[in-house]
Amino acid sequence: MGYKVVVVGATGNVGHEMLNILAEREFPVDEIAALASRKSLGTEVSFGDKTLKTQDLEQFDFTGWDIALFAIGSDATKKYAPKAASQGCVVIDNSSLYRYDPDVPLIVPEVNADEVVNYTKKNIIANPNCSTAQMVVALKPLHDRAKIKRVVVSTYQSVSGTGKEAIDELWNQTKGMYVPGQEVAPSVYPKQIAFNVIPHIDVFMDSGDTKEEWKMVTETKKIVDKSIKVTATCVRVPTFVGHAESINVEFEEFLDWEEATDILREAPGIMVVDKREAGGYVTPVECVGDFATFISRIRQDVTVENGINFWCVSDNLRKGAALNAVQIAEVLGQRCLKKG
Ligand code: 11C
Repeated sequence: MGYKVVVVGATGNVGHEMLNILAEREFPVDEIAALASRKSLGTEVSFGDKTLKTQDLEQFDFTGWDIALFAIGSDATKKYAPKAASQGCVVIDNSSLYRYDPDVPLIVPEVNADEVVNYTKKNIIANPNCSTAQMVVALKPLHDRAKIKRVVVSTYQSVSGTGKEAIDELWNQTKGMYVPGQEVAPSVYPKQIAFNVIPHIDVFMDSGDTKEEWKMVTETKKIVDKSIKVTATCVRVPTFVGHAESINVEFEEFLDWEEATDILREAPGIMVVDKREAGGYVTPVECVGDFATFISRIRQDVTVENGINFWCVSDNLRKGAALNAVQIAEVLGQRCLKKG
């Protein structure tokens, strides 16, 4: 006995990972539907050893389905998530549309699983931005011990965060650099991404911050503690999958780096790899396909009274999106829904 599960946006990078992770984690599925927009209709997708034919999102009736994992843009989510929710199906949404709605819980299960029960107001639960998800998994256990005052984070985000076209742009631009006459001009990004880094993710806001930076600030407050001050600089780098973050944390109380290491080693969802020698840390290519958020380079920041620095790496399509959504579904199933 299990649940009737819908994956909306099944042909995209995140939808594809949702199907993989549901199968890998043996989520109790009685029936599964893979939905896509008209243009990808009939495309086949894998679910474990099964092949599913995608169905038309526009025509789909969510009545009788238990959980819908949404991995489509905010505009389409606005149209279809309320429909699914009103037809009695709980929506777990990966877009940013509902994240800041006070009637919608924003969940990272390692941090605030207890808030899942608050899904009932709208029948919707929001999944955070990828760069926030991995950071809060690391911040929460440290905050519980020494109360965080301020976080300064700089990100190194892979192109898969933007989508398939960006993966193609990095690949083709990189190849094109070696072939005279086949140079690829920037199209997805405003500047060349191959062999370059771009300090700009999402749109610019009046403050001068980008929306991605604003999301890290606002979502951390909603998920962990509204008193935590966060300042972020988000940067796109020429890696395909895996976001990295350099995180500086200032605490109310003194926290020794060795104790911080022990706390992080014990924390759910975290793998500490920190040997203080060449190669004794994790880089984005090593985290791809993994469930963990990897922490390395833990050290004291002696320039402030109570400071710690560390390096945080995670698969942005997994912990940053699909895995977190499936973990939410697991909590929802365990605590709130009856199996069919
Ligand atoms: C990126 N973090 O790497 C973004 C992708 O709000 O869910 C996810 C955007 C979001 O470009």
